[in-house]
Amino acid sequence: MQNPFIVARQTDSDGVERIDLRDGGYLIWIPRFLSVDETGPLFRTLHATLSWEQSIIKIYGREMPIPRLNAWYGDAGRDYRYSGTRFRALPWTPELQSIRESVNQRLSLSFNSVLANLYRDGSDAMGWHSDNEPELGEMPAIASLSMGGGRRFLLRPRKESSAEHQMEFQLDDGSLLLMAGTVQTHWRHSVPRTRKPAAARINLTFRLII
Ligand SMILES: O=C(O)CCC(=O)C(=O)O
Repeated sequence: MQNPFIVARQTDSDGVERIDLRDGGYLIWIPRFLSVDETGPLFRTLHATLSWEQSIIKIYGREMPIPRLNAWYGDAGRDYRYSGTRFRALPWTPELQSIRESVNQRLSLSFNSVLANLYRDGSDAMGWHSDNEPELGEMPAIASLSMGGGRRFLLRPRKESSAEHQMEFQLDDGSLLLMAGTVQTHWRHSVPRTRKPAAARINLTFRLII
């Protein structure tokens, strides 16, 4: 049965899909934005050279390590704060800068920062959340590029948590997913843990800090 929150769904001849949502959000799904020839070397360089950190976040007043490593890069001064942690923007590395240019060009957007996430194995994960911090402004566009081991990515409306309303993407190596319009207002997303063998994965979520 079609998800009642989806109002239109179109796939072009390159396999790029646009999904329009009932409440003013939309998604652009590009399953093969980068080829395996591109992601292999990029993955190895990013894995070896980014300043991966184990961040601690505060949830209901308790401090805990988040189950993945991350690193924040961006234009000077584009710092980011979430769940009580402040990330200072590190200067773009040549690889991140080049990926940013390709993503900006492909989506006709002007991202100025990126949160890099490293999921070391299937026990690293991301809980349900929206990317709705004030520095992202209203209706932020977020572009999520995945490299390495594929993982499930779930989206569900804030007000409806039944399976019928959930959307799922398999974020495989080289895929790019844009969430835009009101997606961050009305939807949450997550990358659940898995017990299946999961190779390390790097995810880059490009953002515009205003
Ligand atoms: O790893 C992913 O695909 C999602 C990352 C994410 O949700 C985030 O960084 O806010």
